[in-house]
Amino acid sequence: MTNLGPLGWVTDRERGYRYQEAHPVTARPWPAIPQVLLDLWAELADPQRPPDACLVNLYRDGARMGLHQDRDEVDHTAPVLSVSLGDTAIFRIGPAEGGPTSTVRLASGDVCALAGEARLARHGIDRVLTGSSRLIPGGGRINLTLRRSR
Ligand SMILES: O=C(O)CCC(=O)C(=O)O
Ligand SMILES: [Mn+2]
Repeated sequence: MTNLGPLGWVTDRERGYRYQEAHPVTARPWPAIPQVLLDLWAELADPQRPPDACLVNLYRDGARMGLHQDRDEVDHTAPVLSVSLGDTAIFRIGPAEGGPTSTVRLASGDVCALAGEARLARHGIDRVLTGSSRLIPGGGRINLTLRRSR
């Protein structure tokens, strides 16, 4: 939906998915990543190498995310850290090389780290449990995904 930090994850029909410094419509830089998220990254991911991108996604109206790997970042040793807010999600995760997957609930305030041997795990959002939280005005779930893209 939108991004925070030096680089934003965007897509369009012409050029596909990529990280870029400016908002594709306004051409303005993305807002800074809030300090509380930088602190969380330093504590749980890597204090030496800060994130340069934070994707902000809003899940509403039955939105889901198909099984995928996060592999568009240059250095796959840097973790991917995500914060769930609002409605609980059914998160599916399985090994990078394929095979059985399992699910775990991500509730509001939960933090998920894809790190180490799980860095390239396949993962996605099966569904969001509508009405399970009252945090987000209008309902739904917000996911903040911090990455080191370059
Ligand atoms: O919403 C989530 O918890 C997962 C988000 C995700 O996998 C992604 O943005 O690549
Ligand atoms: Mn992902």
